Amino acid sequence: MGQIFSVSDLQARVQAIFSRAGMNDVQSGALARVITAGERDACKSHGVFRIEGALRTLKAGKVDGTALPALKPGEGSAIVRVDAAGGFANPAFELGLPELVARAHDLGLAALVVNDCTHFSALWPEVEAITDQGLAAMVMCPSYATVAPTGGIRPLLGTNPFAFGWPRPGRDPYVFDFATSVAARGEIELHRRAGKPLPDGWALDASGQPTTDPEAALAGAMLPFGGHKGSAIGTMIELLGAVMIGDLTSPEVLDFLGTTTLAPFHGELILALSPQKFAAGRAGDPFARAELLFEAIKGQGARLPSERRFAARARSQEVGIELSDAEVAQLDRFLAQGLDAIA
Ligand code: NDP
Ligand code: PYC
Repeated sequence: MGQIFSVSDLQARVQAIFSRAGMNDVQSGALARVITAGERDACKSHGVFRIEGALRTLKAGKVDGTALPALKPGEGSAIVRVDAAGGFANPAFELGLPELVARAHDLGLAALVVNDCTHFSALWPEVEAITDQGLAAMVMCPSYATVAPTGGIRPLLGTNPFAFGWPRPGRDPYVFDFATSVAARGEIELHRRAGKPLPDGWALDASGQPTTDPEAALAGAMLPFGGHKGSAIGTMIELLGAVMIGDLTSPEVLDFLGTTTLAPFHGELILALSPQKFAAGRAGDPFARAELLFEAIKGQGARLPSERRFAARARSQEVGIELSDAEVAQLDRFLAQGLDAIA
């Protein structure tokens, strides 16, 4: 059966849950926006499913629900830095975005570094906030050690998401966003809850043997996507999105938290690039040339990444977002009981 919510009603309900748990408006608002966007775009692994983990992290005292992120001084540099002050990454991103965009338009490229944040969300909302401003974007962050490097059997790298976006004037942007593990950890948890086996090639058990059992996978190690290639990209994200920005790597995050049941605490790197500035003085309009590439991809019958998501978004905006009875009951419980609802 389930229940249908408008996007704005669901967002208000999610924000009320976080407010009831003691979070300020800056934190609860940003979290409600990103979680509702996940449900709206049919990205279940980063939708309402994530509320429980955020509340658990709050209850464990590992994130500050009243934090006020602060923009660090550094006038004129290509690096914009926001101290998340121990709060969630999303409000810190929202704070740094206007300065990032202004500097990327001015300098051709700029980076937003978010330090000391708890991060659990999909990256595409941040990518789209940048492509909406006519800029290309790359976003990455570590996670906690849950992925074995290719050739190894023990968790070391994170599921380390990487996202890219290219603006398409007058159309939805080109965006991809994925874990550098075969699948996001959230997908393994969703398989566990549904009692479904994992596809082959996703994970190893604690003794290093391939497994399709979600429980054994959660206790063992996930695998990088694309073998040694995903393993190297995951490592790059540890270097750029953790070491280079002076924040925790995935193994350090796991040491700090001691568990993967709480949302990870680390930093995030966001790059914004101006196609016009990079193409200046060269033949051809970069946006028009990009369209030729997209048309050629689609001309072969392939779809562009995010097309499924944009179609889901259009559907949700028209007919609303359907949540299952179990999901609605959980939201009601969180709203009624606040942090007491968390074991
Ligand atoms: P998926 O493998 O589900 O999808 C990744 C991307 O590939 C999407 O952009 C998707 O577009 C696109 N895609 C899928 N199938 C096709 C296809 N046939 N043709 C073209 N494009 C396609 O992603 P993951 O499970 O790896 O990651 C899911 C989410 O988890 C991401 O948003 C990621 O940011 C998040 N995550 C967050 C982490 C964190 O620490 N914060 C850690 C790990 C993951 P579409 O959406 O339209 O299907
Ligand atoms: O799904 O892998 C994941 C994940 C880790 C942290 C947030 N999402």
